Amino acid sequence: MIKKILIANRGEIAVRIMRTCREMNITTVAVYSEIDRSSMHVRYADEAYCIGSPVASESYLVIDKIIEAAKKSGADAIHPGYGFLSENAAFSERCKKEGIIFIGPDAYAITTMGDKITARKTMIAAGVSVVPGTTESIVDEDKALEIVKEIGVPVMIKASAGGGGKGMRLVKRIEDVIPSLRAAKSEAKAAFGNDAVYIEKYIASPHHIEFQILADKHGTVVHLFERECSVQRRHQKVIEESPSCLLTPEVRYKMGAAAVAAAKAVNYHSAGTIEFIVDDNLNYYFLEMNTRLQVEHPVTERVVGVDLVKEQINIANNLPLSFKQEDLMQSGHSIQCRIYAEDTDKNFMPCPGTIQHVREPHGFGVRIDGYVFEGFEIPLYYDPLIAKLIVWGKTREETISRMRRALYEYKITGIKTSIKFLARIMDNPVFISGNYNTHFIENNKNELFAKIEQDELHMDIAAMVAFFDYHTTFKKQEICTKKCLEMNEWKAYGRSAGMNRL
Ligand code: MV4
Repeated sequence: MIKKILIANRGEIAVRIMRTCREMNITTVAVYSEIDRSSMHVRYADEAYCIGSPVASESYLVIDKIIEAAKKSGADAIHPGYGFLSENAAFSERCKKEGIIFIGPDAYAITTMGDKITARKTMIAAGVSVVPGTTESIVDEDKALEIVKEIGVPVMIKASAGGGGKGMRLVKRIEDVIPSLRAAKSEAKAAFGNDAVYIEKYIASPHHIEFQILADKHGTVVHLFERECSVQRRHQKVIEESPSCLLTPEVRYKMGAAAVAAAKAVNYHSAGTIEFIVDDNLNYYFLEMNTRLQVEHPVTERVVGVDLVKEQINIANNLPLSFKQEDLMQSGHSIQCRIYAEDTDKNFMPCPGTIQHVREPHGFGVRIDGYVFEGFEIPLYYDPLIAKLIVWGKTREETISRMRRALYEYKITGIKTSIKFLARIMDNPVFISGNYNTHFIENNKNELFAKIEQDELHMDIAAMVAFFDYHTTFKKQEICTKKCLEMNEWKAYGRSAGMNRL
């Protein structure tokens, strides 16, 4: 049985995993970069090992350092969390080679689902519906043109090594297919070292609905129903909820069966998520499988009443699932809001800084998965997620009211956060109706983003120019490039706010 787990992650997910370990009397080991020395996960763990520089590629992403810390601590298992090495097949394989239990799937499942063309072929063979398109990498441009004429524009060109919105291109006209294909291949080569791309029919006004899966090592696979994740900005989920307002019981049943078939097709074990695209006629198509625990897993935990990390650890201990599919049901409704250290009214600019004061919401049906505290300095090196606010209610209406109340109570000073933006979503009639898709934020941006005063915007841009000038003179090029990128984003924001002379 697993006695000691090293959590190869940081922030809220590291603390969240350590909580379940503590409940199971499992000793916890933290790893941290120098800038995370006083971070919550380091304080919470029973042991902690410094693994180097704040730059993730020199610390949290270095397999050798994680393995070294696991050996030094005598950890018999590693939980990767999400992000970092959580979907790195080489890491899963290395753990196996070192005799350390990887709390997650085998390298085969990670590799198969990580290559989107292989994933599509595997799903077709398993009878899971995929978006109409190609199942081979596009090499012959004439053939590509034929295929597009057959399925019709618009189409999506996607990188096989991409995912999560990375390496995707929407093509609306036939005459754009070849140039877009060439551009997509060179971008994929540059980004992933693999220029394989495939084509899919574009599903207009899509819903992003995903099914949670749990699979043990004895062939049992169950789904824990769906999460509606259509409130997104640039492929970054903002709000997730369960159940989805779109699904009927029949479609829910069929999608659940498809999700289980998808996991079985890759001999999956541990927790995983099957992502579907769903159109307004409730046609659903397999998009991707995420072979990790996801940021939004708490809405499922709350509605189904299962601790997914506990189940992952039991599965890693070779235990059979303690429930069958017919034992599982959705009870009530849950919504998660992601709280980011970002200025949502200034193009979601990351706003690190020091937390002056935190007052978290509490009360019936409220859960916070977070890690910040007064005096904590939010580092620039990592994703600016501060906390997840997860709320439950008997009905969706009650859950929205409770979320509204919890966001009202949630006070964080010293940095800008997305709390006010989330509160505006809770007051938005389209969101409240439940009748929204992945275009929701874009389609409602006038109501969701505060009108920033023109002169205030001017002052901010003037300040940026001054800051940029300073960096041009005194700092290294990469900082200037970064500021320049931000500057371009600001200019784009300025133009979108009607400042055309920028
Ligand atoms: C699509 C699609 C429509 N048609 N594929 C987004 C990330 C990854 N999970 C796949 N994604 C999509 N793939 C086809 N054939 C719509 C999405 C999509 C999306 C696309 C653009 C902007 C935001 C989006 C949010 C969710 C899903």
